Amino acid sequence: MDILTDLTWRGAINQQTDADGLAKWIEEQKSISLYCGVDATGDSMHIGHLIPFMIMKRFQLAGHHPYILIGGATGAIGDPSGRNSERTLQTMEDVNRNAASLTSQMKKLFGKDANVTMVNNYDWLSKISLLDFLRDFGKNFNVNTMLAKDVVASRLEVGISYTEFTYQILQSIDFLHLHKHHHVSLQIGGSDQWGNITAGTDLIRKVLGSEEKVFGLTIPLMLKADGTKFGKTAGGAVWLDAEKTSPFEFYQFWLNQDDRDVVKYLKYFTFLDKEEIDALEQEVATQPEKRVAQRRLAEEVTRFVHSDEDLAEAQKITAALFTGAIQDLTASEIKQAFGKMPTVDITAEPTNVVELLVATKIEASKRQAREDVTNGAITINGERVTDVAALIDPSAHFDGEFVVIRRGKKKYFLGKVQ
Ligand code: 383
Repeated sequence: MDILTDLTWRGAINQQTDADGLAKWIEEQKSISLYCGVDATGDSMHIGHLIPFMIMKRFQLAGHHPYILIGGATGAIGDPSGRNSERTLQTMEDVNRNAASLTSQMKKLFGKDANVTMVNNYDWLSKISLLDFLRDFGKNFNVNTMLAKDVVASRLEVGISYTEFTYQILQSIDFLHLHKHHHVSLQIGGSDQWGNITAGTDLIRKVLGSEEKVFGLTIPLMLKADGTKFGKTAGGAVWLDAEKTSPFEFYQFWLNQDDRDVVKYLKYFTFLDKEEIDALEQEVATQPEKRVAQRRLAEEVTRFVHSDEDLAEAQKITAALFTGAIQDLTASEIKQAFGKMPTVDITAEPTNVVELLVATKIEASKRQAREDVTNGAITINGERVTDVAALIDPSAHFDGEFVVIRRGKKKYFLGKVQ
């Protein structure tokens, strides 16, 4: 399947500036250069970013050359797209730090294979003088056209600063720069980027001539069957950075997807081909309770974003939580599994179970604690404790760092030794 047919089958194309033209151009050229940008407004990407960058990767695997643009200059300005209020400016120090983190994250996703180039728009945008900006670029932009872009039009009521209004010109200069110096002929992005992308193709045609081969393609907004926002959990966004979202939480996120969404996600977030995805779709239809598709999705995405080792660890933790046999987990696995659960401080000394439950406020009174222990409602480090005289020794497991306390079937607490 050629790349555009594959993307169409995956449901990954929203708008195109010239669908027939791009198909013809790719066929003629065999290999094209394309780009997608991310602004240095945060220090990690989240799974919303993964969609366009996995499409870049699909182009790369099909023999094309991706340019990954880190917005070290545009990140200092702030894209008004998709926002209904003015952004607060970041310090240049923050922007630079974010740009460095994003670059290493991108290298992890793309670096193993050759045939990819990382660029930072600070390298050219910071060199344009104010007079050159106005004479060489500003003159090609019609304020009426700029005001008509959805992003700007929707902000006119609340107001938009001159700084953010100018953003589309900066992104257009990038496209022109990459086209002139690196023969980049296609820019892709989420549907929020349509205005900026078409501003770029317009600029290139004005500067270099109307016959210039440049194209834009956007990806549809990800929608969930239950109408809630994609990529958000109770704990916030699902980050690619393992420090913000552990590989275990990441794995769990994909494992818990709805049957109605899982096939769509397999198409968007994995490199499995049509045959494999069709077979998984059959599984969802015939034996949904087995969750074969969800497991495969979780495996593929965790391996791509993290590693084989992180995946194995996430699977190990998942299995241990399922059976309750958590003693075999390491201290770092315990942290991944229970880090987001309520934590309580405990002392290093062996403590009576009833006293421990009261001191940590897991139980409101000694009487309640004794009752729960006797009834078998308390599990410590995966083992049920029914003796009210039992001593809990934190040094027994998990490098003496943690004690995992469970009350009832599901309520977990992570005791951290102080
Ligand atoms: C900057 C300079 C360019 C080309 C693109 C940019 C960044 C762009 C932007 N992108 C978003 C971001 O940075 O704001 N103006 O977070 C997101 N992208 C991609 C995709 C998406 C967009 O990085 O829809 C989601 O991930 O386009 O919101 O020359």
